[in-house]
Amino acid sequence: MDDPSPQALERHAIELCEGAADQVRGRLVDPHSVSSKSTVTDLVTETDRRTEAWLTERILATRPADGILGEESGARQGDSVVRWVVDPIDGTVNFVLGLPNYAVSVAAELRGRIVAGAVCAPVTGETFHAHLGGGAYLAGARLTGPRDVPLDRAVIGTGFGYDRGVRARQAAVVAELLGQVADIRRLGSASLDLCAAAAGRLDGYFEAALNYWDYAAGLLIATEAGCLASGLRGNPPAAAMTAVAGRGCAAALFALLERLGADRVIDEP
Ligand code: LIP
Repeated sequence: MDDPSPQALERHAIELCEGAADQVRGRLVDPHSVSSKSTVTDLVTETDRRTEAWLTERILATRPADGILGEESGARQGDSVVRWVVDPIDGTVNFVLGLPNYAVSVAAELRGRIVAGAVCAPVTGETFHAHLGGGAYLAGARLTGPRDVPLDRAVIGTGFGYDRGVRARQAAVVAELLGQVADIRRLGSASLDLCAAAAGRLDGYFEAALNYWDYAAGLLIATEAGCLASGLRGNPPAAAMTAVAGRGCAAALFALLERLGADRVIDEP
């Protein structure tokens, strides 16, 4: 299992993701096992920690020289050209509340570039996956991205940070955006929002202040499905701003987000 080809890494990402989703599926949240991280609303559960430990153990059992970056345990230096970027439960607040929109996200970097990824939703059993240049798939069907609609008919996904001040500024952006689009969806999991765009269930998605593990796999899946992607103002998509959309509304959406300062909500006004 030391083949670092994007195809082999995609197969491994699928296996890891689906195995981790089995660890999460059906687990009831013990309220006493829920704690917070960056703010009181940034939750983490014992299942998050156990699932990431399971992922780490499986990766090291099959590819012991690889590096790992995980939401809960941080970075583990490797000696190979591959690093795994994992989020054991993306959408933890949904998981705690018993809402179905959460997923395991596993991405593989090859020499620092994401070349393979999988996102598996334990509740629906759906596994979205892609490798660089290979297209994006769900249940064997190739994903072809969003509808070809103009911005005023587009349904756009977004999300909000855990910091109260950032959230207030993000709300101001959404308040302006809502009058320019058909509707907004806030589903609570960046990885599944990106996969929704890939599957044509959203016409676009944007979010500021994400973590790398939130979007690493989903962004590859969205772009391999044909979504246009941007970090706004000529920047590549990144933690500061991740935006994807279909061709029919991408240019108008990205320009509007720039005008509204959607990528500048992190900085105090
Ligand atoms: C979540 C993201 C979501 C964002 C939430 C949170 P987590 O990740 O997937 O898009 O809006 O604030 O960051 O914390 O559940 O792994």
